[in-house]
Amino acid sequence: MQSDIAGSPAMGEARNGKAAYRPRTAIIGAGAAGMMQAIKLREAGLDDIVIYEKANEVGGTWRENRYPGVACDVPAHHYNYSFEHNPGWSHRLALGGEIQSYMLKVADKYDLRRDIVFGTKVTGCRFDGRKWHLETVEGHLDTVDFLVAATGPLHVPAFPRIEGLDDFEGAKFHSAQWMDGIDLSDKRVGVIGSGSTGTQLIAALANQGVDLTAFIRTPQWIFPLPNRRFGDMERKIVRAMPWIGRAAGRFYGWFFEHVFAEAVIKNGWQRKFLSSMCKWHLGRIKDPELRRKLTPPDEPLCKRMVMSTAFYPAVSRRNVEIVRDGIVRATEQGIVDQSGRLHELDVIIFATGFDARAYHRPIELTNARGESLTKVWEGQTGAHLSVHVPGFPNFMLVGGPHSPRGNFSAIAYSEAIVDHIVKVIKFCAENGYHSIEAKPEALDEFLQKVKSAVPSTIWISGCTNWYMDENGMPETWTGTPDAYREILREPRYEEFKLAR
Ligand code: N01
Repeated sequence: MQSDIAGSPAMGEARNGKAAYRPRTAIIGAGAAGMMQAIKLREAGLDDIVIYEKANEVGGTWRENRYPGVACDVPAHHYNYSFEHNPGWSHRLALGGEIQSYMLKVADKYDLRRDIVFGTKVTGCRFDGRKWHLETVEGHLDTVDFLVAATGPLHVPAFPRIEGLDDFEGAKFHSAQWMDGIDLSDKRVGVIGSGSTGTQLIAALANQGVDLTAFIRTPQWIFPLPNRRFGDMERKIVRAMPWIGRAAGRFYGWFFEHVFAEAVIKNGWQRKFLSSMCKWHLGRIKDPELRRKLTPPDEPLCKRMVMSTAFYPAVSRRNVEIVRDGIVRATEQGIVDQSGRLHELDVIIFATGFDARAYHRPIELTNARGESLTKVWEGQTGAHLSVHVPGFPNFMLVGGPHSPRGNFSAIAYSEAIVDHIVKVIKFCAENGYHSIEAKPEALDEFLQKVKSAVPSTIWISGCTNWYMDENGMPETWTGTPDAYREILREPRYEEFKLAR
């Protein structure tokens, strides 16, 4: 029986005599979001859960990204679970390994491993009208009521298409697939890309004295946020009085979620302030030729802002060459640029980012009509509130299309999504609804809301970045994270088709 309801029935009561039930939920991915989803579902008493994780450890991004210099570009005290503040961070911008240790501690403290199936790559999920069936290449894996993709929006590495790359005789790998144990000290290393990853990697290798060629197609604006190491005494004080760390987290939360977010979405003092800071920072490069090479062609904030005070001094070192002439092809020996020059290399590292529309992929998701989500999203991705896809009942995403992608703590805004998902599942379980599906008109309205904010954003100034599509539609939320939290806070069940 299907019903379009207006308003929500009282929680905890089964309607029309239909019994409440105990739903089974599968979460895909044991990264920061998947772990949080499991913790919150358990807390709500929805403890028939399982997390499928392709790797053999938790941590997602922080397990995979092990390149030199890897760090979070959001201040650490703002990059924790709200319920697990870490007063012990060593740097303002926590280093990758330290965040991974935090993830491991949280997994242990909440005994998450008992619900995680490691080393299991889900390849397909099929809805039969009532339940989701999960598959691996070996065959059927599980049958669940609800399916949550906590696969992360940036998990599939993007590689550049460069003619002749297969002929290159040296080592080559993506920043997110670091070749553990490789010694770069006596190698000629080329790094392609200078986004948040490339900037951290280039600065770290440069400071290690590596013979480095940085191929920079488009320089980015860099906000001068120093990654200060906290002193021993300072850390002791914050450990003894954790409220200090929490207060710092709240300050950074305000700064990033308001100053940065509002600078992107409206032309106010925030934009002027951040722009002038970036321009001042660039102006500190003494060598005019290097400054010219590193001057971005677009406005600050067009791309997701890079945070660093280490990059400019690092690339001013004699062991670093910046190449702005585009890459034409690769050969056995290295990379040839537009000027015809061959840069001889032993190693090429791709800091070329990720497929920003991979979401659930490479998992093949199929609904009861046999339609694949990958196909449905071919023209335009879309999920109501970034979470629910019309036509795909009982499936929800954390970090789906049009969730915030700016300079914010992904942990902080994911918590709002995770809480929303808990409410939805609890509502269905308590009211005997076995199927919940966003109405297409609810998604249209959501996308309209996202789109209508675009004319006042920086993106109309002629930007290109990894989260805009060819039609100028951003793949990201176009309001503040607070506004996003607000639309998620109380699910509006009239926007869904519910069935028992
Ligand atoms: O990737 P990017 P990223 N030839 O897509 C260049 C998160 N992150 O991994 O601008 C030459 O930003 C490309 O050049 P262009 C964070 O959300 C978080 O750096 O396209 N160059 C660009 O310079 C971030 O935003 C942390 O011209 C090519 C670079 O590669 C997101 O990951 C730390 C090329 C790609 O930059 C992605 O950042 C690090 C080609 N064919 C990353 N193709 C945290 O601290 C691409 N490029 C949380």
